[in-house]
Amino acid sequence: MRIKRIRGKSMIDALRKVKEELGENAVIMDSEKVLDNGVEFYEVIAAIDEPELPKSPEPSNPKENTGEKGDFLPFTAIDKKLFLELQEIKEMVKALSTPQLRLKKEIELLRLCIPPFMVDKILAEDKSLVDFVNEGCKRKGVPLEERFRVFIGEPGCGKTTILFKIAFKLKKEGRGKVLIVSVDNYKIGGKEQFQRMSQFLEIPCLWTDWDELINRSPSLKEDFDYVLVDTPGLGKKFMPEDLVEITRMLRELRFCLVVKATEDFQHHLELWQRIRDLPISELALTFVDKVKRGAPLFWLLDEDIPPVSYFSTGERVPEDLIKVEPQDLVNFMLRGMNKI
Ligand SMILES: Nc1nc2c(ncn2[C@@H]2O[C@H](COP(=O)(O)OP(=O)(O)OP(=O)(O)O)[C@@H](O)[C@H]2O)c(=O)[nH]1
Ligand SMILES: [Mg+2]
Repeated sequence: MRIKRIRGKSMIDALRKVKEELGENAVIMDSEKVLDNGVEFYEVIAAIDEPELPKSPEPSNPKENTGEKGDFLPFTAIDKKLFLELQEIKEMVKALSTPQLRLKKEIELLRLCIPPFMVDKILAEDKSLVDFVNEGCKRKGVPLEERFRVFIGEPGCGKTTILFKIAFKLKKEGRGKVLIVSVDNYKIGGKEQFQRMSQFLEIPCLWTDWDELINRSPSLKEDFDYVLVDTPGLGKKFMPEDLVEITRMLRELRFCLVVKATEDFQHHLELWQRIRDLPISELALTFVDKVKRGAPLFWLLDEDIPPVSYFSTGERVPEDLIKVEPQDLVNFMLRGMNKI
């Protein structure tokens, strides 16, 4: 075991030097910031397990060693004591370096801005980041194209825009008759905008309220293959609690939670806690065009969160839409991480 104290201008610089001097297998035993003559350094104590020396003869049997040329000299009592102490130190260093290695990996993952609760999962699974993402996306899979879908989400997250894009895609692919419905009666000028867009895309639309939608839902389901419902943004006027009531009346509907990819994950998780008992079968991710790094979006891989169905990649309707396959999600998660 060789132990060295190595300094660098930054932690990364120090770790690079450790790699150069002691090689890939070096383990970090300790690290700290030090001040030397007014200059700040990062100091790392690293160790490397060097190849074992040829085995010495049994210390308890000194008589067998004749002292002739080529023979080993007998182990003295001090040698034996030193040998045992070294063994002990080696074990201690090993035990100490395991948490150090874990800490180093944890810091690296946190620096990538992966949410801390997902960092814990990556460390617990003890996998490379790429394997973790690949397996997570594969496990999540892709959701079904639900027939009666209600788009919910926070104000301005892109619900109306993505709903039109998906409706147009279904129509263009000849998946059957598509109807777009809006129950967003709060928005000034919303009705005109909704109707104009429906005319432009040549998709029938219905401007209504929840009561009428609930009453007409049996006939709508008979007349149309896909019904996509737009809602006001979740907030003070339209609360998650209202959705519980609607679900009770319309048991077959499924929710598509529209999520703005540029928002902080804490924000999404807080909302998720309030709506997690609703039948939310999918997540549609918007503003994907604005995302530079996928790491903060790792929360999407949590097993609690529904799979992602669509990416909205810009403002253009109907063009900026991607139907998500597991590989699209992998590429998105690893976006901006090509250096790892
Ligand atoms: N860059 C970008 N802009 C988007 C995207 N999706 C929507 N937008 C823009 O974001 C703004 C809000 O989009 P809307 O679809 O009206 O959002 P909303 O959730 O329906 O809003 P409310 O009904 O007010 O709650 C519009 O200007 C859209 O053009 C996207 O994926 N990328
Ligand atoms: Mg809207």
